[in-house]
Amino acid sequence: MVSTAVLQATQSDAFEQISNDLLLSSSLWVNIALAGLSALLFVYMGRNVEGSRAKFIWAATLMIPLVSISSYTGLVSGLTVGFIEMPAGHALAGEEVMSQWGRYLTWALSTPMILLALGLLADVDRSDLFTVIAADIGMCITGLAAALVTSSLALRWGFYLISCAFFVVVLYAILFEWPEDAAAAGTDQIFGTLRILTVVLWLGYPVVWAVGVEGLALTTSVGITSWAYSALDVGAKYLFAFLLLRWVAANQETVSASASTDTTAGAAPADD
Ligand code: RET
Repeated sequence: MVSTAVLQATQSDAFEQISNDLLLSSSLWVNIALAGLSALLFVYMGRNVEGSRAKFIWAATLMIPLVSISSYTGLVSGLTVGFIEMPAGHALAGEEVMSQWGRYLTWALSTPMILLALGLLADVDRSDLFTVIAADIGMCITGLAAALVTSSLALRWGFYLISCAFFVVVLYAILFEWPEDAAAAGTDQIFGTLRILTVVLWLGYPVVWAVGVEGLALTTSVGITSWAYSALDVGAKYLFAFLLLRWVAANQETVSASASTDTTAGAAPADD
């Protein structure tokens, strides 16, 4: 009973604090609105998509804004934010800082969808896809740990570095391995565009963590830190998904032509 009361008090405190901070609440509401519009648009854009691989890409792409709506609603309600007392040595040591830990948690659902869509587009093999998605989930969960550790500053950065190591695996695959697969699948042009967009924007996230309230606290504003993540999200999720889906809808023959990841493809080639 006691712990429930504490949880509720913290949640409504957070809700109130967010509602009273225009900078912070706008960074969340803008994304809820854009994610909602994107989801509707993507359903419409995918209405004529045929073929197992194209539909698979479409389903993964549609999940991106759907996870985003859930994520941002969790943040705006105060459910997935908490007050973290920063350890000794941190710029805000001893202060209770609002942590949007729900972001890191829900990235563990949204980023695999982005990589799944990208991997299916490049027609990479399943073991590659699994490895990269597993590393990506590792990156998000250790990023969550980095944000939540309150006992030691060194261990916060320790988790940050572990997360970066997982991130290197993801970057390596996108930059050096998947382009070859995409060329073989005939999707290299759009893959090249999405690769640049993804690599550039994804690199922004660890930078925001490092300079934001949870890291070096070069800015002590939760609103500014939140806006930085929200702005990156607009490009890395909605713009990414829009460009991908527009291309898939217009190039369905190319997508159906190579079918190594097609769920119906077994050891024998398909006879159609
Ligand atoms: C953290 C901090 C620890 C080190 C690293 C990070 C990387 C995060 C990334 C997030 C990408 C998120 C996206 C979300 C879309 O929904 C966790 C910030 C390396 C790359 C694209």
